[in-house]
Amino acid sequence: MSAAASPQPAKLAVSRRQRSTPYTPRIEALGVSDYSVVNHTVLPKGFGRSVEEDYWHLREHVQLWDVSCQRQVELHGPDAARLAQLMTPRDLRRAKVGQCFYAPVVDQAARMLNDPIILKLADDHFWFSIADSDLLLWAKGLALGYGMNVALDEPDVSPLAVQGPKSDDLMATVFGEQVRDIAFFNYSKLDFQGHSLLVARSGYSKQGGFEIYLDKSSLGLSLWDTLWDAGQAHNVLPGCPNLIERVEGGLLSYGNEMTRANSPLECGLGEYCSFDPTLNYIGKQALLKEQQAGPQRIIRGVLFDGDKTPPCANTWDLHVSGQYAGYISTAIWSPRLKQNVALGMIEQAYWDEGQTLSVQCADGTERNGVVSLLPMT
Ligand code: THG
Repeated sequence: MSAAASPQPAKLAVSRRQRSTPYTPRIEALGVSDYSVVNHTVLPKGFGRSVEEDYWHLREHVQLWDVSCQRQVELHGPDAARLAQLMTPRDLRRAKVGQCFYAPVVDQAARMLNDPIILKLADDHFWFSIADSDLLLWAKGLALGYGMNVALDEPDVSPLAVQGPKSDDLMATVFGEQVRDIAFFNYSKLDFQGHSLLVARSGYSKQGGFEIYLDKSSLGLSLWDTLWDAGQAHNVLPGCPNLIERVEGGLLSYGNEMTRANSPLECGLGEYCSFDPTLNYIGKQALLKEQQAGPQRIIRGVLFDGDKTPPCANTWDLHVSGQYAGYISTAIWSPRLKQNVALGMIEQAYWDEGQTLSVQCADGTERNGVVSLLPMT
């Protein structure tokens, strides 16, 4: 169909199922141009600027991101810690209140169900800050099956991310100088208009920053406005997870880089898997077996040549001498590396750094690529 035949790009109909967020009125006033839907919640994807402009701005200044779609699966009660540990290969036994943990969640075959950030709120209280899958249902099934005494819910929590090198300065204006002392993947409870908010040093970029876990939707607009006003001195812009930055940084997206077909070892998340004989979790036997044999494939970076790549909306196969070598799942032009960058799942025979391969693009072109370790610097 010619471009002239499609009068207007289709718009997303937002309903109770495709939930808006406490920040949506400001996001729309600031000119959001695209949405994705993650965890049944809208995720802004752009504000009319190019991904490249947003990339440079994120690396130099500070952005506010409506990441309310990072929903919390809440585990609360006497069996909360036991259930949390059953759900992940990451050893949580020495976890302290105030800490966050990036953690794979796997099924009995050690296949990925999600890759949340786990927050320990109290000895009997956890949040799983989830990627895009309905993890609450898995947790509810487990609790029922194991006869556990634990309350499971998705609370009214809507994270707002402040990302970029000027995040500390912006956040210190609003929450006080103590934000500077929050360590990476730790959180503090800080006052905002008489309400205590959980503020973590984390976020879906490698540029530094914070995530504010707003647990009172009615404060959303004043939280946004306060950060926005304070941000004027720091060149703040509304933003969203940036595809170029995340691919270069090797930050994975569940449903894109990996699915229920993959194990955490294939995802390069082995460092978050414990094989301690005294630790028990769902999928441990399968994961141990895979670890002993070694994974068959792994997520790596791929750099490839040619003009700016068209978007890779599904997967593109990789070939070496005509043989299947894996696939890439996300690709974009890096204006800094002046090459196309991609994340892909590469078969063992071809996963060494420097391996050359060809990328079978959806437009029918073949590009020359090379395997890179992550992050791509
Ligand atoms: N923040 C919160 N929840 C989330 C995400 C987030 N849920 C969904 C999704 N993002 C989960 N995925 C990731 C992937 C990578 C990281 C965080 C969440 C991340 N990784 C660090 C890195 O690769 O440098 C390492 C973390 C560590 O060493 O523990 O930050 O962004 N709330």
